[in-house]
Amino acid sequence: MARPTPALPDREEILEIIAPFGVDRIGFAAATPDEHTRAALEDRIAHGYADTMGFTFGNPSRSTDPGRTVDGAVTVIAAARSYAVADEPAPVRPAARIARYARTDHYTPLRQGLQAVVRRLRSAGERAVVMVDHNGLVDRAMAHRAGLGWFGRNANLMLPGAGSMFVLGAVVTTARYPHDTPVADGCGTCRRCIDGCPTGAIVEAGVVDARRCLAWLVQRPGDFPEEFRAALGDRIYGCDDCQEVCPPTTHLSIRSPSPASDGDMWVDLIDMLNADDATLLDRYGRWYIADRDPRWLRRNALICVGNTASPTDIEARAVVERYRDGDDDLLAEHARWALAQIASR
Ligand code: B12
Ligand code: SF4
Ligand code: SF4
Repeated sequence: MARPTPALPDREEILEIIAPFGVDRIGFAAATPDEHTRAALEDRIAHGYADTMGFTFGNPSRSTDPGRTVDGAVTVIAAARSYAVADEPAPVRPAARIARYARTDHYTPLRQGLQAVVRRLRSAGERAVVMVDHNGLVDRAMAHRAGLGWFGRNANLMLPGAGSMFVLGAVVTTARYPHDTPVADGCGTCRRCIDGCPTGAIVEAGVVDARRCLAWLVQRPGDFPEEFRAALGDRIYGCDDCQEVCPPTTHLSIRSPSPASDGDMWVDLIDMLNADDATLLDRYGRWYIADRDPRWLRRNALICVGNTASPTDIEARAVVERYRDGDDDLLAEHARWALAQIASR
């Protein structure tokens, strides 16, 4: 005798499925095309704010239409996983900081949790696909629609009572659920993130010019623009400044960090500059590294040494001098800049 198809899981059952993966917030949105976000993507491209980024900008009509991922999609189930962790004390040797979202892998557990939801939906006869940090869907826009939070002026999705330190993902499905309503703006008259961005990258509320944003410049292949090298400070990957000045995020999130999301905050810069390609890809390969080329990590590391090493640090100067005299012209130029910075202190 054929077994009856299980009924659709309700919100509580989905939360039970996904909670072991560190996710305690979900919301439901209509899987209809998001014309507003498509227009926003096209507008960013037209203004040059998207720089050379592909990602969701590569095909705006696709990344704003969940129906392009799942035929007959009706619902997007959006989910958020906290990555809020407190800072660790800085080491003595020259070191660079990793932004909180990248200290450990938060995307895999989120993906696994959503995959468990997908299996359950499929058992109920529905089509369903996981989308996490995927070029085919603008995660924040879907999470906003699904009532998970409001758009902060720093462009991040702000979860009521918890701030913005969450990674986002979704399941696109043919299953039908009542849709949640978007959360009202909670920024009020605050504009600390706009004033606190070290490079002035938040050009208007909710709009980031990637050409100035350190989080993009560390990922972007090629020359690191000289005007932003000093502002990079000791960041090797990612930038948290516009979240660290944000009252809802710092008061609610970083001060009561999630114990599950602990990871390594510091990179030893001398080790990084001495490591071979295989070691660097083994350690940091889950980051976005253009063309999987560790050269961009070394470029960032040279700038960080320039910004942090003491002029009396012979070991740091020696490793930078090796790059200055090496056969990679781009790295040699960044090394010259770093040595000049060190000497100027
Ligand atoms: C490209 C990208 C980047 C780019 C560009 C960022 C950007 N602001 O667009 C760069 C490399 C700079 C970047 C940086 C970061 N990113 Co990023 N990034 C993405 C990616 C791949 C696509 C984003 C996208 O499509 N943007 C398009 C534009 C149009 O979207 P938007 O800026 O949100 O625009 C909306 C608002 O402007 C809003 N809006 C409209 N009118 C108004 C009016 C007002 C007043 C306001 C406030 C808003 C508003 O509507 C627009 C359309 O929806 C997503 C993953 C994904 N697949 O979605 C991750 C993603 C957005 N990034 C994420 C993270 C964690 C970061 C960083 C915090 C990482 C770090 N520490 O370095 C920084 C934050 C920088 C910042 N302030 O935004 C998370 C965000 C989580 C969250 N809670 O919001 C995502 C969702 C990844 C994930 N799956 O978790 N990122
Ligand atoms: S991530 Fe850093 S550089 Fe980019 S907008 Fe935020 S504060 Fe500015
Ligand atoms: S710093 Fe202020 S304006 Fe910016 S996102 Fe946070 S609450 Fe909103």
